[in-house]
Amino acid sequence: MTKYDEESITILEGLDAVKKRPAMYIGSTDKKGMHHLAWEIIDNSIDEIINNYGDKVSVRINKDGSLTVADNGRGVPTGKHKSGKTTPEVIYTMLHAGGKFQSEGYKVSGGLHGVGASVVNALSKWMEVTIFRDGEIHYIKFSDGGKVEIPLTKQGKTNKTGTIVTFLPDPEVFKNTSFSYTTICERMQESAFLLNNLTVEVEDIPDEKKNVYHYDNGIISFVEYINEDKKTFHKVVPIKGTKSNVEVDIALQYTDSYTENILSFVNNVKTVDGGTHEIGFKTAITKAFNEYAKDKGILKAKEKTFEGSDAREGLTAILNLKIPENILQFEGQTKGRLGTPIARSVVENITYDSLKYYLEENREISVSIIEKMNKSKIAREAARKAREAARNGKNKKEMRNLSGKLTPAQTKNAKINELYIVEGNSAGGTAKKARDRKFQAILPLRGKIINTEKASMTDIFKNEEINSIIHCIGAGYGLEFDVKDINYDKVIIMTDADDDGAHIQCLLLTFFFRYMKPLIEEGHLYIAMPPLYKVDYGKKHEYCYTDEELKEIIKDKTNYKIQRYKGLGEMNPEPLWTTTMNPESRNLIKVNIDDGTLAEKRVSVLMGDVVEPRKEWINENVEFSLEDDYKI
Ligand code: 28F
Repeated sequence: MTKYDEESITILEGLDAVKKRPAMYIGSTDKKGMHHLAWEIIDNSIDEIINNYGDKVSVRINKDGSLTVADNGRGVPTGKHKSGKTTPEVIYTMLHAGGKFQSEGYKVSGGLHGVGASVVNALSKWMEVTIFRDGEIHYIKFSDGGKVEIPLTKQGKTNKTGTIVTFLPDPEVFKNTSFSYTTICERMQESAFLLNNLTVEVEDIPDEKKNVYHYDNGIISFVEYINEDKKTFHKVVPIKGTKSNVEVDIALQYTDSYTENILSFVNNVKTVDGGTHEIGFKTAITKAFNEYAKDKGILKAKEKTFEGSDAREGLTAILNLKIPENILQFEGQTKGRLGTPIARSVVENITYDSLKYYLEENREISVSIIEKMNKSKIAREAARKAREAARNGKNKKEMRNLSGKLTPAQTKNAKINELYIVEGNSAGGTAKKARDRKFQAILPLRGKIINTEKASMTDIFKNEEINSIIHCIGAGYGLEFDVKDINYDKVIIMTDADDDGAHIQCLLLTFFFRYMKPLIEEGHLYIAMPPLYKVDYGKKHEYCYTDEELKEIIKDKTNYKIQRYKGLGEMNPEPLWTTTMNPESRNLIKVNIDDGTLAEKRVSVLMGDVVEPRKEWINENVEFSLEDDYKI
């Protein structure tokens, strides 16, 4: 293990570069970018825990909007640096000045991708650091992006060790500087799942909220958490092993849902784009189930074997690997994919051996999992046949009445065309009159579409509405969905602003999330925002999209008339065009998937058929505020 000391810091450059181009260091200065400041400081705490110093991290959102992070690690070294400055001053005011970048053994979590706490300081109005070390309490304060306001001073005695950092993001750099309690909780909970010796505390002082996370069972609890609102067939299966210095820790469980949910981590950093470890895992799963199914005669000799997608239907799995620094390779634009070649065979062998043994030892569970796999194989083959038929134009009649309801755009330009999916025939009629027929197509939906989360694959694709949506978008669905084939640049959900409309919106979002996820990921899915009110005063009128706007508009008026739009059907074509369809004047909410784990859970909680968690989740999480991006 490297002896950390003051010598191991290399001085590169001051913080001016960061202030000039913040996005270069944290990706953006929107809400997401601002949270990177939190992740940076939190990762430094987590690093201490990973290196087995300390076991507690706490995060607190303060009344003044600043964030406090604390750990009970060793405490940042406080000695003199060769530059003559104190070590904390160097660490917090010089870029990449962290010895953490050269650590031996397992790479620290944030260290690999982190940009160091100095960047956080550069982008903060002020930052305070309190260090408990060598029996003393040390304190240093910076302001205006890293200038020392109070140099390192001793403030008293202590028998504790650890580091506390409080900082306030600079409002000049970040237009929205409020930390999201939910976002911080999700990330800290994930860290607690990955490090079963860690206790994490998150507190929101102004909103008086507090959560504590600690999971002795680590990723087994993680899988249970993700699946808590789904029906499962068996207890979580733990798979562990080490080969060629690669430590593998996997937990998996099959559920009655139709999607797969595999999350993978390497040295506690999430590999969002998968990589060699996931490839090895998937290969082993398919191989183990096919061999077992053949051995037991569930798959007849002449029958085709399960494809990967069949074997992973309904599967939730967490892969947590520890790979030594010297063979660790990340790939891809955002370094989100593991490249280390040996990881593939190591994960494949350990998974295959453990799963084979498990299947042999748990016959009835194995058979029930495989029977469900078989059903999904049959449904997939049917869907493929249907697509082929659609492609080579068979059963024209069937196709015609599928798009029968569609009022197409005049031009066929997938780069600009828009498909409005409208709730109800009356609104559909108004939208047909209101639209710009050159590039806007209208697909009215008759009443409620089915709840695709609860329904099985087969009855989903029997449903008329779902079929016509699939047919109009023209890019297939599920694992066959190919976003390059979509017929529209924008698919816009336009429903009434009432509960029914909200429910249909939810059903459509669930369907698109489950069966056309790339449509969302590539930014093609939107929600139209019809006005809630029309305010007439004198000869003039204005439209309001939220209650706040209404209050704003009428607060300085004496005589005015307010019309509450109950539904799109009540609007005339002209105002519907101006307020909701004209690209020059409308408001559109782009749907995006904020966090894989959460979105997966959120959809299953809201639309799954286990009632309890849904009520609790809605009470806990749903603020009906208008966000500029609609997150699911
Ligand atoms: C609230 C945020 O930042 N905790 C940290 C440590 C501990 C050490 C360290 C950090 C050595 C010289 C590079 C202590 N003793 N929480 C935190 N805890 N950094 S950050 O060292 C930094 C390296 O500069 C530490 C012995 N070795 C390392």
